[in-house]
Amino acid sequence: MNRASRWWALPLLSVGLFIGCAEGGDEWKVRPDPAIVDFPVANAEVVTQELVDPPFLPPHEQVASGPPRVVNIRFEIVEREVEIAPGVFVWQMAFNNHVPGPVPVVFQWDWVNLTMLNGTTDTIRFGTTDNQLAHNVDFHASTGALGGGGLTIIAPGEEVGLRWRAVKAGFFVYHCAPGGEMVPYHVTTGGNGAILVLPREGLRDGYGDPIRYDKAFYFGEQDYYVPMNADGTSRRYGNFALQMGDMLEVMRGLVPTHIAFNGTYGALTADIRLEAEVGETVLMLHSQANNPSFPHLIGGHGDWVWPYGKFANRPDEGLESWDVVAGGTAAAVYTFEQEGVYAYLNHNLIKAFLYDAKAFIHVTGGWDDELMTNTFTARPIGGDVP
Ligand SMILES: [Cu+2]
Repeated sequence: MNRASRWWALPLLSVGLFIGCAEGGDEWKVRPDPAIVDFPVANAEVVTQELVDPPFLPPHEQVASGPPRVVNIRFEIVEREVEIAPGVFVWQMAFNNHVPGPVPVVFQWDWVNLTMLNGTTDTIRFGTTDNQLAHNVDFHASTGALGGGGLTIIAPGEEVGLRWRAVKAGFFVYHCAPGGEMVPYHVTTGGNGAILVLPREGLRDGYGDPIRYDKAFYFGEQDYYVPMNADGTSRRYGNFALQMGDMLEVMRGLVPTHIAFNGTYGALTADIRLEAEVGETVLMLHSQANNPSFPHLIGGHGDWVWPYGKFANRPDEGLESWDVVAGGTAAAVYTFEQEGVYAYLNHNLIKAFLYDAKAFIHVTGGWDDELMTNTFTARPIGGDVP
């Protein structure tokens, strides 16, 4: 039996202990298990996670089935021009050719082992041109060296490796942060995403009972500061670097010209159809790397909402709207009870409807009259009330 496999039974035992004492008051909290915290990286199993484009997450377990692991992930940074709204073109900084960047999923106390490229190994697949500027990554979930930003700065054509331990459980922003005015420039052109760090024992509700979700959707909210022409189209530039001066001038006004979920207008209302069934529990993950947001699910609720998207905190129950702080996240679960189209949006409704900070979730599976029904349908005023 090798050293790693001898540790295998410990977390399973620990999960039993956690659930047994997880009731009421401060006992909701889970004490860190020294056998997990002190587990040496040299003994950790190494696995590779293939990242996928948001709003989806890679396949993952919701409860850790073994000791902490080293999870290999790969970021390829692409500078690319994208039409984010009709006639509006932005040179984006895109982790893995997508805005927002992909969502790695690990457990608390795992190690994230990143290989990051300034550029791609497969330019044909990505259809990109050569990158112009240096990039790096700051993981809010990590500890030290500017969140890794100090150890990952790379010029176009370079790659770098960074391993860090996921010491906090929650949904955490990551973003490019190459220094000075480059920081907001890279973040507001799309250079951000978020990582999901699950508690090893899985998510728990306010009673301490396990929560298991059927689906998870990631709503990455992006504010843009686009130099516009008088006719409603944007100015165009030859590359990411040439766009910067004019864009910084728009940014100084602090008023976004465009706000989108998943990078482009219509991404989650028309281009991608999000679906769920009545009875399914959906984990709704939201990040905004540069501004606050106020998630709301029209027609539903946050059954359980973790303050600041951090799972070491007892979740709040039955919320109508909740908070995303700038450079932060939200995490909420909802179990759908009625069919219909639900809008998940920023309840700054100007940002939702005059801009595009919204998504639709199409829910099928039946209607419960006990929860809601027309007592009479629209008619001229003056009829009898049944
Ligand atoms: Cu960058």
